[in-house]
Amino acid sequence: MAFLPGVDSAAGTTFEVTQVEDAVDASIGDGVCATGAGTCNLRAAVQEANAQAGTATINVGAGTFVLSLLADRLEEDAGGDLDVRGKLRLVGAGPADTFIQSAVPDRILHVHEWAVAEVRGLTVRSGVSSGSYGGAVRVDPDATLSLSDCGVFDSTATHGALNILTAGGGVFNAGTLDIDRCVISGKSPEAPVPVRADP
Ligand SMILES: [Ca+2]
Ligand SMILES: [Ca+2]
Repeated sequence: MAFLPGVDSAAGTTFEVTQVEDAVDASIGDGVCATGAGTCNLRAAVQEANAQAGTATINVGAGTFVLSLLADRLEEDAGGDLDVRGKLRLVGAGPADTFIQSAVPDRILHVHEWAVAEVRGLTVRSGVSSGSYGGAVRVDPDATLSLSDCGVFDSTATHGALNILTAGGGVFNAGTLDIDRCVISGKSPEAPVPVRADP
């Protein structure tokens, strides 16, 4: 039986997101999800989770969480997509209740090399990726993502000479990806191929 890395089942740090607004953590690495206003917002929770040694759980309730901060570089954690760099479990209230969407030109979720993420119970939508595969979700080489009870909608991607038809409008996977009980579609009709996977 092949070994697949996963998030730890033992209880780790848990962050409860209480705000739908997009805001950064005021002190990354102190173990506390807190913006300058003292609230725990989704981006702040992801930033703090990335600084944890073990698996961090982020619980987001029902609501529409709009990624609205634009960093100077889109790969930065402080803006654009949510960059997962550690071991993360992200849990929503259900795909019809919890929505994460973007108001800036970037995707929603990027699981970076060696990161392990479990995402369930939410819908991501309105992602845009220019020059990189994966309009809403991207899984890098040597990264692992488990998606369950989810929706992926209304997102597009372009990459170089390849047009949006094949760039993975919804999800791009170059690592390990498990999908269970999810509905995934690209933005129609612009991105009719919602999932791209490269070996
Ligand atoms: Ca903090
Ligand atoms: Ca980002």
